[in-house]
Amino acid sequence: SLPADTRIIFVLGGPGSGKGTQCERIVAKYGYQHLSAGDLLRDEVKSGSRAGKDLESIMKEGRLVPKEVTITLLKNAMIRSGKREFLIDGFPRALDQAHTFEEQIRPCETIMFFDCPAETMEERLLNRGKTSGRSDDNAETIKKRFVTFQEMSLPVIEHYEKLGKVHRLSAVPPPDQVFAEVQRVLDELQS
Ligand code: UP5
Ligand code: MG
Repeated sequence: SLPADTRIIFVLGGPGSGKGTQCERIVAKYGYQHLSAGDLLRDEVKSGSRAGKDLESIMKEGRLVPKEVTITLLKNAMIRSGKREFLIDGFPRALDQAHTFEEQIRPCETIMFFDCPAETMEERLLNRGKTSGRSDDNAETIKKRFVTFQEMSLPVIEHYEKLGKVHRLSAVPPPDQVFAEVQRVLDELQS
């Protein structure tokens, strides 16, 4: 199981808002362990397992995989890492996922929410889709991902806003500028 002083930050934001990009920078400067739920799911698909086939078709439709799957993948990766400070990227994506994760693992300390208009996210994803090889980076799936985000994931942000845990950052400026804001949040947390 996990050390008692484990610290968790949820990194949230719409599809293509820049969660992965910012997490990479945070790891380089602060040394958190970065775990992207989507990356863990895509690894599972690549493994060629039977379960992977089902996951792939759910992701292709822009829907959410069962929370038991993501929570198990995240928990195993957390334990395997041996680390104590985590960036959980792209999870939780629905309220019940947040509740179950926090019951089974532990409450998150902070949420970083990358706020970005849909037009900007769409442009980024279509552009990335030219080279990413991701089966969900196409116009049709992107629309579905946005609907899922609006309906299922925004309530997660609202929930944590009521608890005063959300740092809302604009994801629109260039990555360096976004990261400057990210650093302000993290430096404040550490002090
Ligand atoms: N880019 C980044 N920042 C930029 C900036 N400031 N200015 C200009 N360009 C910027 O960035 C996306 C693109 O934008 C890149 O080309 C980047 O260079 C550029 P990235 O950092 O990759 O954004 P990110 O928010 O990480 O986008 P991602 O596509 O990973 O977000 P999603 O949330 O859609 O994808 P994820 O991998 O988390 O999930 C995929 C699917 O898995 C989901 O749709 C769902 O089906 C499933 N899933 C679950 O079911 N449950 C989970 O818990 C997690 C995933
Ligand atoms: Mg990502």
